[in-house]
Amino acid sequence: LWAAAVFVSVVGLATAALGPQAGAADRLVPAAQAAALVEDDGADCRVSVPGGSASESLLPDPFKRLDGTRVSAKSDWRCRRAEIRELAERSVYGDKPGKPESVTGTVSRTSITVNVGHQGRTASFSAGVDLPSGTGPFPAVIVYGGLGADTSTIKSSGAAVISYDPFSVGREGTARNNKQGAFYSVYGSQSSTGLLAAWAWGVSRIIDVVEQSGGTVLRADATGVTGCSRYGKGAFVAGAFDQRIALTMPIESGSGGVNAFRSIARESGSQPLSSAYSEQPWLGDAFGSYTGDPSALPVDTHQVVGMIAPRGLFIMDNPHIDWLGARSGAVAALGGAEVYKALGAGGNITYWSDVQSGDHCAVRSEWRTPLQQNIQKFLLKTGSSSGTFRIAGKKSANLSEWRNWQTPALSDGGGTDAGTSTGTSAGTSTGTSEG
Ligand code: MCU
Repeated sequence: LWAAAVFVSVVGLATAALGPQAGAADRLVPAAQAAALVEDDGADCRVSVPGGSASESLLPDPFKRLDGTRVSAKSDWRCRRAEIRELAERSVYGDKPGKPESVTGTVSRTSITVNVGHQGRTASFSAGVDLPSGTGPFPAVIVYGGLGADTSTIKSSGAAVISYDPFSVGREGTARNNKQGAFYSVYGSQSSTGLLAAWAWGVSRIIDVVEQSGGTVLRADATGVTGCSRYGKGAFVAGAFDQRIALTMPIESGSGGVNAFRSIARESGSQPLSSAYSEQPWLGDAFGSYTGDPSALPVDTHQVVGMIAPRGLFIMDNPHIDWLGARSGAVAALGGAEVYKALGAGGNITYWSDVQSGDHCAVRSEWRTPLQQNIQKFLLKTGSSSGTFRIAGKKSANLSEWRNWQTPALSDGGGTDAGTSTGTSAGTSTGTSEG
């Protein structure tokens, strides 16, 4: 099995962005820190994906590396995350490329323009800007699609709203072999990357432009992302794949969003995997092989939650519409929260489905205070509220039914991270394969 391992060498984007003086220690993300300085701080990790993976009906152990060993230190999470990222790209979302050769654009008080160029192909898109009162530079929340997000609370909390039309980057309603939008103009209409990863790439390019703008209107180190329903799926994936995003807030994201795939398959009434795969090309083309049997997936969305850890995450779910599969959302949040806890950041995740109204994507009074608190803590960096789990009784979930692993007590010191040369012993574990 291990002879068939494929070595993936990822472009050293993080290192390049930090400059030559940056060493591994600079790329570690302390639990208390809201966001990283780079899109992907594990870009230099060596990820070796085995040729086959075992079938698992429960949530895979997020702490178990591809070589069979378990992470033992908080600093190990950086390269374990890189493994999860690679598996999620390959089996769920498709590839999300890093920063293109050229990204230029402008930030004004009313709009952002983005121009990209890569290997002779170019594309442009723009987004709206709506500033709160007061003097900037302001933190900002990128709002996908303008559905369900409480933009008035976002602004009154002191953050700007960036209105992002994801369809300009990846259109809906196209066949999988003829995808359209700025992403596909650059990477090809036959790209196997699904819309969610394409939209996430667009968010990353907006952040690139904000970074390059000099920070007079918007702060690049205080970006949030949100959206409801299909846009909630998008917000979740954007937050997972760009560590510059300090606060991720998916709303009622359903199948293809936060909901654990293995749990969806067992939650009656929730949108089936085959439907989420075929309704729109949201997920990558490769996901088509797993819709009948998610136990073959090498990852599940609790690990995508773990990709966001320890950054701010506020998951909102609606328990009143079975199609939205809120029980599977809770399963993923509870499983992913174990990664937050292991990193010493259990207070950075909130899951909230205990709400009254049944309307899909309604602006809800229950979420107003936690929304303010999350913006204060992760974007304004003034608050210190602790995250909470408020799971609706009718869509309760029991993590112990979904795992056969326990959460390790991770040390603060040097770990057994294959991507760095800390040299700590890996103990007696020999990394035997389960394949
Ligand atoms: C929950 O998000 C989706 C859902 O997956 C679809 O089946 C349905 O058609 O649309 C929802 C949505 O985006 O509503 C706005």
